[in-house]
Amino acid sequence: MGHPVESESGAAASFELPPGQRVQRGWPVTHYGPVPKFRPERWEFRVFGATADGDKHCWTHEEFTALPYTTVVADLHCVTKFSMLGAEWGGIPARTILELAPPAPTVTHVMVWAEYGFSSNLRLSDFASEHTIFATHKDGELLTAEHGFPLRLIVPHLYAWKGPKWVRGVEYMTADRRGFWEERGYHNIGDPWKEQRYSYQEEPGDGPEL
Ligand SMILES: Nc1nc2c(c(=O)[nH]1)N[C@H]1C(S)=C(S)[C@@H](COP(=O)(O)O)O[C@H]1N2
Ligand SMILES: [Mo]
Repeated sequence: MGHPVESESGAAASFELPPGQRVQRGWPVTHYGPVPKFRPERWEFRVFGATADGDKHCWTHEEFTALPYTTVVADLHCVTKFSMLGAEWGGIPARTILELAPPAPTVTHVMVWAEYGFSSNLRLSDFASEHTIFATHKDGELLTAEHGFPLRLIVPHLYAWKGPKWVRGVEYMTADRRGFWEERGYHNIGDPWKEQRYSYQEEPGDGPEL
């Protein structure tokens, strides 16, 4: 009931809207702050923090976009109540990153970092979902600048703020820590099916003290 449906195409889309959501025509742009300019020569994707080997792992834009490409069909749910259903996201699965730069066994959470210090925290299990994808494309076309070019994270089963646009790296953490919106009133977990919108709805164990 209302949970992601699996199909052979790697679909994480549902045929129902989470509670309180509505479908909006088109694809609105929602974010805090300016749209960063992409400078390929300065761009790198970094995995750091509690890696298994203790090292930092870096990819240039060329290296990162050469990683195996897959697609996931998924819905996008903004906490401000608009949803976009059934988009096909193309890019590099989060699992690929976990394989190439494995976390230490003590890692429980990740912080996903984007341009200008934007961040969002995820449980390792949410990041490791087979549907979590670093997207370079939507419906076969490169992302536009305002939608996150060159790279954004899509976590289909959580509210969209859990997927930073203009993502630049991942920090492996051995304890939970709040990201940008999670420090500013949004729920630490953000499951749209449970309508976990705001931090005041959190129950003990849902997140670190505010
Ligand atoms: N870097 C960054 N990524 C972000 C945000 C942001 O403020 N900064 N906002 C999030 C929110 S709240 C939503 S709803 C989606 C919106 O994605 P869209 O503009 O492509 O629709 O981006 C998410 N990613
Ligand atoms: Mo949002």
